[in-house]
Amino acid sequence: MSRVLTLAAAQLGPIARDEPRTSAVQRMIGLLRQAKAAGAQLVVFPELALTSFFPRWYFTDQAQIDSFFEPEMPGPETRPLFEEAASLEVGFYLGYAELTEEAGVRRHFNTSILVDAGGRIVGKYRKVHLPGHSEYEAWRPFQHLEKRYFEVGNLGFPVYRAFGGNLGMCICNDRRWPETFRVMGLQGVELVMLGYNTPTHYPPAPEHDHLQCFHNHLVLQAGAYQNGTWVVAVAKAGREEGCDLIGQSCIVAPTGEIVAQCSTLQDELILARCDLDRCREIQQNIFNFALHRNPESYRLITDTRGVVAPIGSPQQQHEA
Ligand code: CDT
Repeated sequence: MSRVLTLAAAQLGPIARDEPRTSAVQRMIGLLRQAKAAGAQLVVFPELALTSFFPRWYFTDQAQIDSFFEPEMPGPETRPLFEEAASLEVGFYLGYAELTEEAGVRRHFNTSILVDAGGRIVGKYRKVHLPGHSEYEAWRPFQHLEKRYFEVGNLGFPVYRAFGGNLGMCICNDRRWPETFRVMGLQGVELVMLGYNTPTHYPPAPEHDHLQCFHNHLVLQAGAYQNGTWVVAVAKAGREEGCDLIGQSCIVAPTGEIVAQCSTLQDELILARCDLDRCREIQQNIFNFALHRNPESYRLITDTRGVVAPIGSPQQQHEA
């Protein structure tokens, strides 16, 4: 039986701070319809796709912070997206800010869900690598307060059996970390879906601004090849509230080749026919994990968070 999945990346242009969720949802419904007409079975939307990228602003009022979060999914404003997807029989990945309550405690996560072609949530992921800082930093032209507004995800990197394959999710900064892809690779992942909001300007190291798009594709292509998996990465792009966000949403084959790529910084759809069986070309050969990995040599990966430098090295003297 064919395991070709027709996949769409639905890039979004900027979302203004005063743009209501209903408007963002209508834009996504338009992309869903376009995707269905082109034969897509699964559509991937960006990180925090319902609102402007709010971690760029410093807020202290919890009610104001919570106004960017979804206490239920679907809720009144997002239900039309679920209903349209179900009526079109198309699945989707959606990134949003999740407000939940666990054991009487309110919790905030940067979350993505996988919804099947019947409109049912069949997978959830909560962002593990939260970039940025937790307090106001006046020197920055804009803030990146993910560490303030979100908790570290507590679900690990699950891989779900869905759409005829093994599907995993991550979110934005996660893509820069090889551990993200490897943990899913070790579960036989065949498609990793992710959304991102990546500013062109990186205030701590502006000398790298011109490399933002290069680094984006570098990590996506490496993650795909090194784990023999399809990867789809979808931007919220363009000038959002004065902050430029990169585009270049793309679909990457298990060989590491980009097979489709957006060319605007607006709402834009791209598609690829992804043969999940092609993962075997890599997973059963050059990166046959069972045959070639040596986990006993990789213990530092889970034994330490930071660098354990050799005694006498500059880093070691710096730590001491
Ligand atoms: N959303 C997100 O994770 N963005 C980061 C920006 C760089 S770190 C401030 C990213 O890794 O793309």
